[in-house]
Amino acid sequence: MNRMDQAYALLEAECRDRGVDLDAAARRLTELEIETPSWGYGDSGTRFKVFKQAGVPRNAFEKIDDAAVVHRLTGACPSVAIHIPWDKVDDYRALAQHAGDCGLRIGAVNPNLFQDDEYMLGSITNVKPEIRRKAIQHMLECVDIMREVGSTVLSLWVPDGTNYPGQADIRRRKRWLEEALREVYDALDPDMRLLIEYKFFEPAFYHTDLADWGMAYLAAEKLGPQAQVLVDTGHHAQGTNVEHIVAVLLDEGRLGGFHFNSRKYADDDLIVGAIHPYELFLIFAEIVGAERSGDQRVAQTARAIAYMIDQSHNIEPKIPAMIRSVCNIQTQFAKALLIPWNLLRERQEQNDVLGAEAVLRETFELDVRPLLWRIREERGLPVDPMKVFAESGYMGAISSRGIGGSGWS
Ligand code: PSV
Ligand code: MN
Ligand code: MN
Repeated sequence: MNRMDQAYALLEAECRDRGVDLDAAARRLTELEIETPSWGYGDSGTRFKVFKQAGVPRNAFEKIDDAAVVHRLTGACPSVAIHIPWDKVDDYRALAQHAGDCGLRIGAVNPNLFQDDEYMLGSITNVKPEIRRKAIQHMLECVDIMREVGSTVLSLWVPDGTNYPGQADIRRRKRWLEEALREVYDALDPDMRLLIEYKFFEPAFYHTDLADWGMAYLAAEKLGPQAQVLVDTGHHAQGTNVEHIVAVLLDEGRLGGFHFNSRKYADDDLIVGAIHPYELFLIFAEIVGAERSGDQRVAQTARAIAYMIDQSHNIEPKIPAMIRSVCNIQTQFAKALLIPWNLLRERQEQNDVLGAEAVLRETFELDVRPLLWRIREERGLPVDPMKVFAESGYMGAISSRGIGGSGWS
């Protein structure tokens, strides 16, 4: 037996002891799809500096080329989110065709309500009606783009807010926000979803119009069933129990998707799983628990979650950063799939606080690498995608693109 087989046999024995079906976990893990963001392949940075890297894509087509490499090596990333106008092209059908030729599809379309000068004091909640109109028109244009590229998700982050008390009327802004979202919602086709993201601060520092999950939930609830909440893991204050938010939204049928990344302090957009892997595991624990729920609405909501990465790779090479992100997500999802639910329920029923906590923690401590190796091997994928990428020569090949590619603008 080689080392890999030995490790797998050990994991298999642990699962058997705990009454966990490892084959079922492998099947579910194989199905996991993670969308990567076009902007994660471009140059990005902080307000201090954007460091330019060699070989960064020069346009949306080249971002798709890079995303295709991530999918080829991981087998888990068949779609790419686009951001308009960062990924503006003359012919969106051609972009979708290019994605198809690369074995991908276009995923969520992200409007941009934060880069035009007119949006300094707000976009859809600006006191000036003509600016609100411009912002709404942009979102409607994004719905048209969705039709052209075959996307079913409009992923909306609204940066609007104020910096000082008294700067604006918060309630009037709430009404304008609702009006704008209503117009966009009504323009959606029946198979489209509007995912509403929230963030507690930045760029606004006093109040943000969509500051937390409750406000996003309220907006979605008023709009209708095609509107759901998008949880960006970076958009929470220190110590927020994100898995609790996930559980509540799942139970209400309103969890639409994730933007995965890691935060240490604020909206750091670091590699998912790099800072708080246990939090990520606990989020997946809620999701896997919901997928198994006897409540059909809860189970269906969990199965329809759009898993997306939203990261800015400022100092690290972008493609390997994305591959690592995908592997980190797979790792924590794999662990959540190995939770012995019957044992956990039993201990909860007995009010066995330490026993129940141990069930989750011990599952988190399992070495799931053999499971990941197995599903990769079975699909003819590299067992170690990071290593294969490093040896592929792709970074050298794309260096001919030069420096100063397309990124934050
Ligand atoms: C800004 O905070 C942000 O990171 C949001 O999370 C959006 O989803 C993303 O930019 C893309 O617009
Ligand atoms: Mn986000
Ligand atoms: Mn963010």
